[in-house]
Amino acid sequence: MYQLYYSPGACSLAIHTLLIELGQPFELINKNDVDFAAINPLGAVPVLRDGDTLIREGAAIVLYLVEKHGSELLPEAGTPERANALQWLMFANATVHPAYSKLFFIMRALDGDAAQDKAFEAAAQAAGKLWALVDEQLGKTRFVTGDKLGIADILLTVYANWGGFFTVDIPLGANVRRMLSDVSALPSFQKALTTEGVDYKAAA
Ligand SMILES: N[C@@H](CCC(=O)N[C@@H](CS)C(=O)NCC(=O)O)C(=O)O
Repeated sequence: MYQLYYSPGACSLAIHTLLIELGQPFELINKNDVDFAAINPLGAVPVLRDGDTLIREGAAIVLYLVEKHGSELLPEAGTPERANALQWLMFANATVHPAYSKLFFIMRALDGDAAQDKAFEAAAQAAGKLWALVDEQLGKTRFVTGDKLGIADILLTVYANWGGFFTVDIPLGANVRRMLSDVSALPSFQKALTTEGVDYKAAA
């Protein structure tokens, strides 16, 4: 059985949802309940254990699980559709997620500092530009890679909810909110939210 190390509402929520979508049994382990430094010296979730194999990095975990079990959340390997879906997966994981990581850094490192508001404003604007791109795509298709739900939609839906942590607004367009509403209503996403004890507010 898989073991998923997670933190409530963190990016590990996307892997949690994926495991449910794949119908795979797994044990969920809160990183605060174990000596997590021994599992990931960087302290970051998600980490997936599959027997003797330990996998860090969300995108690597997604690819590992989908390659192993197969899923319509990623189109067939070697096709233009797969290339497009990989591009959106990496855009979410390696571009949108780090934009939010900057906001979390500003929240913690500049707490009480006069520069915090200015830094928040700049980082929120940068994140807003990324969401504008997503909104433009979602003006053409129901989900970012087409009319079917893909893995990138799930990642983006998790990240969008982090906006509630900050004192600055990160604008999300109407098309984005429609997608967030669809994805957050999925039974798998709802189950993962309930298990982690997380409220979903980004689609409102
Ligand atoms: N590149 C990593 C980033 C992971 C990451 O930043 N995880 C956050 C939660 S969303 C975390 O655990 N942060 C806690 C920390 O770094 O102490 C990935 O995609 O897995």
